[in-house]
Amino acid sequence: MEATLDVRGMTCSHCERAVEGALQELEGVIGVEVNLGTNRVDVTYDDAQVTVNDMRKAVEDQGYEIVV
Ligand code: 9UX
Repeated sequence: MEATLDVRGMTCSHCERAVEGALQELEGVIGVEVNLGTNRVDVTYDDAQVTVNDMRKAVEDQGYEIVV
């Protein structure tokens, strides 16, 4: 599965790494691609193991917001 998240509040490359790291730690997340310019985070994942809601929680725990 593939999801595109619209993440707000990422303005530097440290944010990018924080979000990327939080998502990659989730069981079932296969790949994460963060694009700072567009606020888009493309996630490849196994929907048997992880949900978009899990991703939202992980990102929000880092202090960023996801707009659906
Ligand atoms: Mo960069 Mo992100 O100084 O919250 S880590 S803006």
